Amino acid sequence: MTDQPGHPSEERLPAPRPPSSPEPADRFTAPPSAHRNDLTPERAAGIVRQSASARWVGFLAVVIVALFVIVYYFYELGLPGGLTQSRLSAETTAQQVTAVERGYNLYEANCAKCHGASGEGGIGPTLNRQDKLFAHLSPEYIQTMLQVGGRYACGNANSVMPVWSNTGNPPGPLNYKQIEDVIAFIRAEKGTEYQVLNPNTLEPSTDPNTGKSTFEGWVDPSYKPAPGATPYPACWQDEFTNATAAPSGSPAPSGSAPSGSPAASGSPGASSSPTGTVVQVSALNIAYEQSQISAPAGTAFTIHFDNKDPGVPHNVAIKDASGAEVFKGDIITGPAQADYQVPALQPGTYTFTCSVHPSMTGTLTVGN
Ligand code: HEC
Ligand SMILES: [Cu+2]
Repeated sequence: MTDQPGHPSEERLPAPRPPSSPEPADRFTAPPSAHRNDLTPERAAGIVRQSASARWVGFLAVVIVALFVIVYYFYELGLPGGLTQSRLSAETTAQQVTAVERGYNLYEANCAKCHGASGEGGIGPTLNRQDKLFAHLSPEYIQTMLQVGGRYACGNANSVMPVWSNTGNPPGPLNYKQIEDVIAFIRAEKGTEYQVLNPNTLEPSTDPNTGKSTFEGWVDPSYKPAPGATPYPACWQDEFTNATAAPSGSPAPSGSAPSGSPAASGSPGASSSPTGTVVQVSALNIAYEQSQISAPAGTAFTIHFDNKDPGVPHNVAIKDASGAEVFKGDIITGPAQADYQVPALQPGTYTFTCSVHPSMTGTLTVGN
């Protein structure tokens, strides 16, 4: 290539460059000093020590991670042989305990006035008996009971037991969580001690009614019904109306039965009309209107019983001083009346009570 001076439309070409020399072959290699391999023994020993330490660090790191996994495994799932609970079941237990303790307060505040402070019964039926708790009072049953109200038990539309659930009709005072807690309390197991909590602060406290700071559940986990025993009836009233459920050995004839009961007092045909002295007993608002009645000794007499409580079953049963039942009248659901033929009694002081509502009592004095 040569210049062409003087040419108007001269085309400029790149200036010639000196021919480039070939690249040095060792351009990308390390300087010779780097290739020296003359480690001093100290330096070599240092490198060995360093890598030994590095292996230790690595080993210990693996050990720590492995230990953590093992410890965490047992922390989460519990030590073998039941030494400790798994975290999940410990948490479940803790939550169950809180539910039972809150349920206790809810029960005492809302249910105790009718079912008794420890479920022994009163206006409402007994709740704490093992034969009932075994199958009859299942969580589902109690839940429905609180949702629907007392009529769920026996179909009694006038039942005094209200609806408790706030999703019921009409809505009651308890929300779903409180209902769960009450059920947890009723189903809590015997033998476990629970702490009484102050209903407002949830601090441990003592129950002003019982004076105790702990309580136990009702359900005996080892209870088994007697073999061949009939299961608890679906409607609790059947327990009282069923003749076979009456305690055997008591001479109690069925009181008002017009069918002529084989009463020990004789005169079986006279049951349609009152015999002898007629004693008036009436019941209103789950209580007898008489606290004292008296009857002659040594002769059969009649109790004219007037149940004024609409939809509530009552009767009159007579117990002697030892608590043995000497007479049990048929249960009638009010408003209704019945004439009970009571056999001759020895002079003395007796208690008359309602088989359905043990809290209903009065004194019967038999004398001349
Ligand atoms: C005003 C009194 C009263 C109160 C308060 C009351 N109940 Fe009742 N309860 C009754 C009566 C009465 C029955 C029987 C129902 C019927 O047949 O009429 C009953 C029945 C029951 C039953 C069924 C019992 C059985 O043997 O089948 C359960 C369970 C029950 N109540 C739980 C509770 C709970 C839990 C509370 C508290 C939230 C409560 N009750 C509050 C009066 C009451
Ligand atoms: Cu009664």
